Amino acid sequence: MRIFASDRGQCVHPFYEEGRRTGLGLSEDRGKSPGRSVRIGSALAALALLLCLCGAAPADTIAFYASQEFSGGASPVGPAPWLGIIFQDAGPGTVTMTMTARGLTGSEFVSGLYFNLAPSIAPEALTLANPTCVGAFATPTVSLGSNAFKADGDGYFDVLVGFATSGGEANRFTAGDSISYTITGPANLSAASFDYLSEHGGGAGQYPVAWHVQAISGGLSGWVSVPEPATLAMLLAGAAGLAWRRSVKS
Ligand SMILES: [Ca+2]
Repeated sequence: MRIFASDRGQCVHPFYEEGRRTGLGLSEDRGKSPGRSVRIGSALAALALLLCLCGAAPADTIAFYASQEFSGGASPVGPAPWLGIIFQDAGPGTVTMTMTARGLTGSEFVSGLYFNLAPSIAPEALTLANPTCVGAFATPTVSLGSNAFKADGDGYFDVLVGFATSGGEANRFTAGDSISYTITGPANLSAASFDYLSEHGGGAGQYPVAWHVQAISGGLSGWVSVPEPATLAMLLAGAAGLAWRRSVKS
């Protein structure tokens, strides 16, 4: 098992700082040519569009969204999905991982993010670097080890990103917070390398990702993930049944 990035420094997003500086610059320009900030905004939008149009071919992206609680604990109070994680190809052996807590509410916070890696790759060969953050929270701890991290009774995962549990909203990963890592590893590492299920641990099932959410409705907690494959299969079967009945009736 390998653990790094354990310093509990404050995680500050460079774009966030940049945005604040830009905001100051624009307010200083007040009283000069009217509509200047609008023109700057349009130019930025055009540049963003240009970058999108002229960029490299669309990279492979794997995304998971938490919409069910699987441990019999509490579900976050707001509407699902509560959390999302996106893995995106960013060059040979390089993947960008971004996790957001857009669906959490109130004091709810994430204490742990668990995910998996292709069994052919040793988790210890990964490096999670350059954590960049939106919002305020302490820099999390990253732990790596094959099937080394158990999410409730559910199963064993290869990567654990552990967030602060004390210190209030300024330290905790709370509503609206977001974090990105640049993950590097062997040359064959890609976004698809993270599309694997946890090892069975004798619990609710196997999942590609799991989050531990705490301070739900005050002091409750729960484990959330994507819908269980069985649930998805039932939903699909139900939809197919409905379609079949409709075709029989008509
Ligand atoms: Ca926070």
